[in-house]
Parts: sequence; C-alpha cells; structure tokens
Amino acid sequence: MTDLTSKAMLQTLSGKKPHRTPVWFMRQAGRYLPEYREIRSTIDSFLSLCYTPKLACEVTLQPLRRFDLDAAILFSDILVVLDALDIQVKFEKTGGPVVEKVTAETLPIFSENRFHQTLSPVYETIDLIKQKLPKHVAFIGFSGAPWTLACYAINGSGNHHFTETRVFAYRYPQVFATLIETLTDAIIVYLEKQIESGVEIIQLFDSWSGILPETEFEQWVIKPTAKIVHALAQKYPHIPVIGFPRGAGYHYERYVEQCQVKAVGIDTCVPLHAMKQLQSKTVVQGNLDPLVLAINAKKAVEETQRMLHQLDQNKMIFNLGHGIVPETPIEHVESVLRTIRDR
Ligand code: 1CP
Repeated sequence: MTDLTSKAMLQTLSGKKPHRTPVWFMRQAGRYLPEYREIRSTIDSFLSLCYTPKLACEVTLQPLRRFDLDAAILFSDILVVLDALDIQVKFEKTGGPVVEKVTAETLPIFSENRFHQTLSPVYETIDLIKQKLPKHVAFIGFSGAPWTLACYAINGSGNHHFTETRVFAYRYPQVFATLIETLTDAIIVYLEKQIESGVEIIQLFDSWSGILPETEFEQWVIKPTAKIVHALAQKYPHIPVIGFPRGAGYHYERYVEQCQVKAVGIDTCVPLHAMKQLQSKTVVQGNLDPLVLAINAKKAVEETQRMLHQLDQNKMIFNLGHGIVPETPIEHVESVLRTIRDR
C-alpha cells in the first residue's frame, strides 16, 4: 500500500491536509537542464530516449536531484500511444513532432499485444524509477487524452489550430467517434499497465481541449475522459487522476463535475478567483506562467506569493500553467521553490 504519511501529493489528492504544499513542474525533465541536454546529445532520436529504460529513468530523476519536489513524472511523451498504434511518429531536431496523418481509410486498429510490445520499455522504465524514488516523492504516470491524441493523428503536426481535425470531426462524425473510441480503449489499458508497473497518480493531458465549442467539448473531451476515469476507478480506486483540459475556460467546472477527476490542472489564463471557486469542488493544480518563470524571477516570486495567499493550500498542488520552457534559468526555479517552502 502507498505510504500516505510522507507524500504531500497523495495527502492532498486524498482530501487530507498536506504536511506542506505539494509542488512539481510540468516538463520538469527537459532541455532547460544541462544534464538532460548531455544525455539527449548521446542519443539519436527523442523516441529512442523514451524507449531506453535506463536513460528514461535517469532523466526522470534528474530534476529531483536538483530540486526538492513532491512528484516525479515518468519521462515519456503523449505521442508514444500513437506510435504503439502503428501511426508513425517522428521528432524533428527542432523538437516538434511530425505524425503520419490518419484518414477515414486508415484508422488505427487496436491490437493489444502489439501495443504493449511497443510500450514494454515504458513499463520497464516505471519499474526502474519506482525502486529509486525518495520516500516523500509521489510517482506520476500519464497519457494524452483521446481528443489531443486525435488532434495529432488527424493533423499530423504544424499549426495549433488543428482545423483539419475539427473539420474531420464535423464531416465524418461516425468515423471520428470510432477513432476516439479506439484511442480511449488503448489509453485505458496503457494506464492500467502503468499503474501495475508502479505509478501512484495518473495525469491526463488534454492540451488542445481549449479549441472546442460546447457540444464538441462534451462529446470529445468530457465523455471519453469520464470513461477513462471511471474504468480506472473500477479497478484501482486508490489511484487519483489529475485531468488537464488546457484552455478549457468556462468548461472547467463541468469537466470537473462530469469527469470525476481528483484534481484539475489549470492553465495560465485562468484567474485566481476562478481557481478558488473550483477549489470548492476539487483540488486545483497550476498555474504559474512558464514565461514569467523563464524571464523575470522577481515577478515569478510575486505571482507565486499571490497564489499562496489567495488559494486554499489544502486543495492546491503548485505547478505551472504549461510546461517549463527550455530557456528557463535554473535559479528562477530555485527562487520559486524557496518561496513555496519558506511560507
Ligand atoms: O528535444 C527534446 O528533448 C524533446 C522535447 C520534449 C520533451 C522533453 C518533447 C517533444 N516531449 C518531452 C517530454 C514530455 N512530453 C513529458 C515528460 C515528462 C515531464 O518532465 O513533464 C511530458 C509529460 C510530455 C507531454 C506532451 N508531449 C504533451 C502534453 C503537455 C503539453 O505540453 O501540452 C504534448 C502536447 C506533447 C507533444 C510534444 N512532444 C514534444 C513536443 C515539443 C511536443 C509539443 C508539440 C506541440 O506543441 O504541438
């Protein structure tokens, strides 16, 4: 059984008063760390890094050696799910992914054995990490949510309007529903395996949920997410799910109510009074602007203080509103952490 007494993340997520405000950073392993860049330079492709357990484990642990964080997040990428469904994924040297486009004629077919075979290094990585984590650090596994994975599958890559995906969903609603269903089924078994391999918390990244109108948000974000959360809760009621419907705006409240997530990731554009309102329903995670962290440490500290003062610290996981950017100076991260710890 998980040791609740020492892990602030799990205390907060189970509705208890944490012994301190839990904090971790999205993309806490990555290019802003010189030790990450060093390992990255030894390996040809980003996907190989994700699929090499010893290196993926090492990279996961790097930020924990520098910073007193409350969680580790598995080093991987949301797009490995597409790769495991035989949709080709490549990462260009610039960092951006290029995905083979799926059409109505080439929808992926979910073969569970093949899927797990591709992802077996990820499960092995989890096993390695869990043996090395400090006692007070909670372990987060993750997946992209169906809508965001469908965005990349239909659009390939490129602009972030994902117009092709939205057009496809309007033009071929049945076909698109089949794609979402396939992704949902794959994500459920993927997360089950992550849990069986040792993660203690799941985060669902729905990075592109903010581009949908009400009806489509309900159909492509809320329904499949609720299905995933429900399926996991049936089998693993002790594993909390954090949903991150980035950019959801006015949809946040309904997302929380209908998806039954234990916490919700809040993006940078949500004001603190709205976060506070959401705290009456669930734990909130967020939402310092990654750009202020990169550019202006003094202002980042002031914004951190504002969050600490205005939000209920028993229902809050400190994080950014999106991933750390590569330009972020390490001292800025240290300043923000000190502000949280000194409180
Ligand atoms: O050059 C490099 O080293 C590659 C940069 C990189 C890294 C470090 C990519 C490419 N992915 C990752 C790791 C990653 N991605 C993690 C690791 C754990 C952590 O430390 O947080 C996680 C959780 C992700 C999740 C992810 N990948 C998301 C969801 C979160 C978000 O940022 O919205 C998305 C959308 C991706 C796709 C992706 N992978 C990589 C990039 C640059 C992108 C974004 C592409 C785009 O903007 O469309």
